[in-house]
Amino acid sequence: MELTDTKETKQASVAVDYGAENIQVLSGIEHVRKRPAMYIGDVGIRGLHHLVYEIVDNSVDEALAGYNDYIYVSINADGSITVQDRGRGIPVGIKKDTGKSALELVMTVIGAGGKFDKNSYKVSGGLHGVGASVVNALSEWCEVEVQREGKIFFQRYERGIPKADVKEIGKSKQSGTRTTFMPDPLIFKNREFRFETLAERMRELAYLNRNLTIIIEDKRDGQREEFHFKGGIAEFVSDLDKKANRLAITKKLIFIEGEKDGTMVEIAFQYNNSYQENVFSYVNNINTHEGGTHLTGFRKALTRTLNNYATKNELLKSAKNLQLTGDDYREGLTAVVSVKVPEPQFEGQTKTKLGNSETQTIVETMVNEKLSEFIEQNPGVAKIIIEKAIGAAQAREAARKAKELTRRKSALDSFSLPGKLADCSISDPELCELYIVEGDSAGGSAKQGRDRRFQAILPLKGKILNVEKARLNKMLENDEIRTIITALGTGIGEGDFDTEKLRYGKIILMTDADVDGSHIRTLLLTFFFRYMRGIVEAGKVFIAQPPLYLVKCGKENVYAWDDEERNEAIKRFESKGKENIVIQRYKGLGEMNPEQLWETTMNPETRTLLQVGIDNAMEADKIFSTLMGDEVEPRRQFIETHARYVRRLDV
Ligand code: 0RA
Repeated sequence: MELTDTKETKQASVAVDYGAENIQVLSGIEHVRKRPAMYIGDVGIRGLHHLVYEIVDNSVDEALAGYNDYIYVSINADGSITVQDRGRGIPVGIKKDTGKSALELVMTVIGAGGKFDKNSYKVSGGLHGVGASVVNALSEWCEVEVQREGKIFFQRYERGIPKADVKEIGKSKQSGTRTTFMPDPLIFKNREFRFETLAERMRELAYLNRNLTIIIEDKRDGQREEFHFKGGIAEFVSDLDKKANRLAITKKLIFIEGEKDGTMVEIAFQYNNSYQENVFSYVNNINTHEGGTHLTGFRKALTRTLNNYATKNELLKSAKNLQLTGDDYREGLTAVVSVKVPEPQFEGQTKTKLGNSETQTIVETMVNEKLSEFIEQNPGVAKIIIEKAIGAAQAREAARKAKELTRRKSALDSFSLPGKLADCSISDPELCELYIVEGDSAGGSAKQGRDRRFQAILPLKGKILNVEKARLNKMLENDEIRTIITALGTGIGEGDFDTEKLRYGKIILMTDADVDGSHIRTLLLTFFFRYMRGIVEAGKVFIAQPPLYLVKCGKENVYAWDDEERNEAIKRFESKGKENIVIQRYKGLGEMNPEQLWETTMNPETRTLLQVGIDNAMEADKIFSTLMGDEVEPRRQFIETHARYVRRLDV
């Protein structure tokens, strides 16, 4: 919205005179520097990486226009970033009305972008699609080199302002654009780029644009990755399954592709032996976390086409009188839906939901037609998919019966809370916290140590069921799972689960700092991720951080959360000339008495909580299925690096 404002005033100023243009440029840059978050989301680590995506997006656009097939990204030794492509090169000619080079305008006029090439098919765009000028304004310095018309052109900027006119600095037979920028320390407190973060996005872009080769290099330590996927999103789908150890149940992956009224559609999907749905959707290379019309179109067409085929070919006999629903057809489905829409409308809380109604029609019609064709030609594949859906429907029916039965016995009913739950006395959910605690003994300490006005304790005995390997009906047979559902009050499953009914503002997982504890925590997180994703997305799930050590000297107690803190505590005592320092390593929560547990882990004034969020659903899916799937080796490796993963979820 603010961007539109700027553009309008800019056009007005162009008509006024040459000087006004300069003033406009300066005020645009000033505004970006004053309100960076408005342009790039935030000035934290996320916004920092967003700078790179903005620049890369321009090169992706050039690829989509059909002029580029190569992008090279490097994190340089000095911490700056270089992005190079082999496109046509940013135009450098002088624009009549301003007397300035087009390159300079692209780099300095906020909102100018590549707009002056009206015929280009610009579909890509980052969070806000703000372009090179914003990155330039937020950089301590920035240099652009354009290869074009047999020559090399160059311009340098500092904090968005050109140091000199565009200059010819050499000859070249190739064409392309190279941008190098150093994020401004006055804007970004932390300027450390993470190779992994950038590489993940480059990998994703390479899957989504199958003609592209993207190379990313880290000059700080020599890491390098090269991404090129001939199969595009089809390869994306099979790699997602491979990484998560899901096995395909049909020989063929289904790929649908087409174009209508300027909208390009690409869909790839495959059924696997899991019970989860893993559908990732993209609009103009942006992950639409909240879905939207493109996804709705796909889902509707999938259900309708498969249902029609099943009915026509009398494949539903074993389903008895059960109606197959969309959910049934999405059990064990991994899919990538990618559309390129000329003028996308983004809606939703995080602006990641596509709103264009014409896109739904385009996708739905295309999938109806092409999927029908595919299954007519591949009846074997169709049969497997429909049998899988019948299995899902039967399990859904069993779950419904189980829920009804347990509801009658009041087990899932929040009016009769489980006996193990020590509830709090305040009833306003926003103020209340539920500690889910590993083991009865730690549960006992937590009950005694808590502030019973707003803290509730639910002790769990041993391990909960691995939800990654079971359907909902099986899970509802598990006592621990039922107890959690009841305590939370949200209900579960299609039509029942409701985040609004959550009885607590914070759900805090408190497990031992050992392998078992981390396993239990992961089981719980998997359960929340798969069946109560709403509460994770709402940021209601936290992980308690009990200390690892108690360093004791006389009457003085110092807690330490890692080895470094422990050593510091010891040093401090020693420097005071104290002796008889006792170090206790906590093996479990149960070793802490109620007061200690309160002081270190439960008191809101002194504790640290890790908030669990889903920054990247794709990554989370991979992590959970690797962790909880059948393969033992990846799970073992994972548990060892688990602490890192939690911190990452917290980003
Ligand atoms: C506007 C027009 C033309 C190319 C570009 C922008 C362009 C911008 C970037 C930014 C990074 N790489 C880029 N590559 C191209 C086309 C002008 C023509 O007709 O040659």
